[in-house]
Amino acid sequence: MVLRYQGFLMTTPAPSPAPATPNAAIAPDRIRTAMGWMHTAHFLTSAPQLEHLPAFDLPEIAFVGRSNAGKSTAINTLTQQHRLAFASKTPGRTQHINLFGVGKQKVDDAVLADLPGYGYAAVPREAKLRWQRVMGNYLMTRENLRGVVLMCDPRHGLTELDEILLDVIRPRVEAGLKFLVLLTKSDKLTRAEGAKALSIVRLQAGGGEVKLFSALKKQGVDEAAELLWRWAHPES
Ligand SMILES: Nc1nc2c(ncn2[C@@H]2O[C@H](COP(=O)(O)OP(=O)(O)OP(=O)(O)O)[C@@H](O)[C@H]2O)c(=O)[nH]1
Ligand SMILES: [Mg+2]
Repeated sequence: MVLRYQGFLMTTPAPSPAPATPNAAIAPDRIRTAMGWMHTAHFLTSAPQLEHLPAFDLPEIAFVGRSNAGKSTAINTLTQQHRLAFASKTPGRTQHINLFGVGKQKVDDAVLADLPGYGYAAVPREAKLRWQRVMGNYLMTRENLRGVVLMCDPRHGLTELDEILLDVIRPRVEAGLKFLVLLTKSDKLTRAEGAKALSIVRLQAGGGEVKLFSALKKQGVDEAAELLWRWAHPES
């Protein structure tokens, strides 16, 4: 069951940023391996809809979430590249499904997918419906989909469209699809706000992984990279 917590941080005063904390739990060599792997990311292809995406026989990890949540920025941060995915202040910037190959020694062993954001009010109705079709089709039928990273700005909370997305992927998560919620732009939260957002969304995610993430302060980057590496290499 998905509970609402929309706006739970809306009334808090202007925050002082939560500092990035080093992650003591993950061995440094695992982080090095994951970050080195991520850094190999390179553009593969871009398509306006699922039918135009090539089928790959590699585990694919999709970044989804509201427009402006920080999906493209997170991909750039995780891959330590400035302009791999196109990030912008203007919501609705990513309009295609963009695929990036990842793998050492020039052999791809996984794919990252940057998906168009949803929920931007100024988008015409027809474009919103198109998004729903593209996302729904992708999330339900993409055969090589191994994991989904839901990017959520905790200042806005999970929106109705996030909840629809959670409903859409729930059967696949129950069947083994990996799932991570990244609470983005955590540099805009105080430590207390960050802790509160984490505990609420952990409840909502039903025990699934939830992490604070800041591209600006590099918070949560090592942990997220290491988790995605494990998703793509379950045998290791
Ligand atoms: N302060 C702060 N700003 C961020 C962070 N991540 C992203 N942003 C900003 O948020 C805005 C949107 O980032 P994008 O990465 O383009 O967001 P998106 O989810 O890809 O957006 P769409 O492509 O429209 O779906 C940009 O102005 C980014 O600089 C972060 O960790 N901290
Ligand atoms: Mg984007």
